[in-house]
Amino acid sequence: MENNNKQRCRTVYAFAREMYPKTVKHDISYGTAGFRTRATDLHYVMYRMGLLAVLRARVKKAVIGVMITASHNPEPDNGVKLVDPMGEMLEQSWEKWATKLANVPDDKLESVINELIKEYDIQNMNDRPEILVGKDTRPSSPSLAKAVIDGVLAMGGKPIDYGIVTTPQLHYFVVCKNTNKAYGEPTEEGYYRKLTNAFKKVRGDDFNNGNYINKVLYDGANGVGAKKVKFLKEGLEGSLIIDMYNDEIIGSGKLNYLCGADYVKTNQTFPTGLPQTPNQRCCSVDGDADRLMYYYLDENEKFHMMDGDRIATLIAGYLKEILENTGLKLNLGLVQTAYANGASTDYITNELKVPVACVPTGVKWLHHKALEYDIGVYFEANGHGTVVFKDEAKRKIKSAFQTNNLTKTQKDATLRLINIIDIINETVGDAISDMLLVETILHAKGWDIKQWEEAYHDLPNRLLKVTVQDRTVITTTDAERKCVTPEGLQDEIDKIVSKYPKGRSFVRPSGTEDVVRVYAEAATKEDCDKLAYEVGKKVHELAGGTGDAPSASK
Ligand code: G16
Repeated sequence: MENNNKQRCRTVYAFAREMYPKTVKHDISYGTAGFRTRATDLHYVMYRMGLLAVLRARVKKAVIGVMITASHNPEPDNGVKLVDPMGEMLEQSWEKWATKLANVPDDKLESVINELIKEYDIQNMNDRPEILVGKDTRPSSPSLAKAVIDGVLAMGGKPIDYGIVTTPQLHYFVVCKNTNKAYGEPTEEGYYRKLTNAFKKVRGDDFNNGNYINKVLYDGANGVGAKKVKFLKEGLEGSLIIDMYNDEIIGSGKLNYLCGADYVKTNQTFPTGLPQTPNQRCCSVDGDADRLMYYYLDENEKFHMMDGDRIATLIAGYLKEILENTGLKLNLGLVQTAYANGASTDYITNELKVPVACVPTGVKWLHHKALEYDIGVYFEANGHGTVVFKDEAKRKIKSAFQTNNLTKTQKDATLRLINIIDIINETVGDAISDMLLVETILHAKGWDIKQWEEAYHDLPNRLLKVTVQDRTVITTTDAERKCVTPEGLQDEIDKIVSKYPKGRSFVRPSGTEDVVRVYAEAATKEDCDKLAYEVGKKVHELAGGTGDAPSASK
């Protein structure tokens, strides 16, 4: 055993030195969604993440996923995130190993790997755990995927290359494999079949209903979300008409450019490439299709956005209604982050009367919190989210359907719920499955997009990015709603906020871009903009800003 380990390690280090030497001096850290930086700086990181994935799989005795994507970032960036056995983001205690492994010099790689092997007492270095590898459409992704695969092979794992897939598809495959297909077939066909079959069952033969018309304009962000919807459309068999735009895929340089969910949300504007038909329901996904944003232009060309908060409230409200009809006693909760619009939180608490929790940014936090409820809905305002059901809750729903003592209303609602569970990709936020769920709910209610919007009125809000020398000087607490350092910054923010009716603002370092993010909301658009710029300037002043301070004139 000892000899085998030594031999394996020699291959690992020889490969590291010769093929994937560490080329970057500065440290990087495993952030909100893994490592993300310029693609040219990532080959050695990818190789090392291939090594780490195998060690993680040996410890967990399960299949692990590695996704190569920089999601909403510009096309020249890339990134990597590891997917844990039940589709969760990599466990936090392993993020520090990922960071350590990525930053250690080549000649110390051996000692870090030995340290990890010792800490987790990994005895058998001869088994060949499967590592599922997926990538987005970035031109840099194939060579980075090769580096991951080389790392997996060097460490003795068995790479399974899924090629170009969405991030949520890869999460889905990992869960299918680790549940011996109980969650579904670990193939793309299996994924489309599960989603579209459930969608068609719920929709029935009447594709339209009331004010709902079964057509949506879809912005594929010139990425994998465009490529994959083509297959989905076949499975939908006309039950939903998806008119696709922004589907130039590999190497066009247009990934996320003036389009995609992040562009729409951040700029609160209509993307390029879509026809501007008044009151037409439109949606955008991001570069790896895990975020979704709905929107429309009204008769006066005014832009209206239905972001993650609206999607969450639509879903939570509908699930609450169905649950009441089933007569089942299951608790339903909703999880948001500090970015959630204050009006949405009021609506959820006071109108829907669904308990709501606030956690820090990052799906890993939301997902875990949502698992505390029988049915947990979680969404970030940026459109990233899903619904999770406890296994026990799913068992209850299924066994209720088998009993003979349900009324017709209860039986219909229970069947509907069973099918809705299959439309949802519970493993992680999935723009494609979320779109099918939104369309299902709007169809059931007979609503057009304006009726959906009527539920509550968003407070005007604004996102800004501030560049600073070192964004880690900003630390936060209270689910990122309060800033701890630099000293004095929070007091200044409090003073500024107090000038604006319904004002709220917070700042936090991004985990995916080298910037500090500023969020602001207030009673009027004018106040909201002023608030955002005042806070942005303070960050620039007190947190080592570089370049020009934020200003409304730019
Ligand atoms: C990732 C995370 C999200 C997070 C977003 C922005 O999204 O998965 O949970 O909200 O980054 O994070 P930050 O503000 O820290 O940059 P994606 O879609 O880019 O993978």
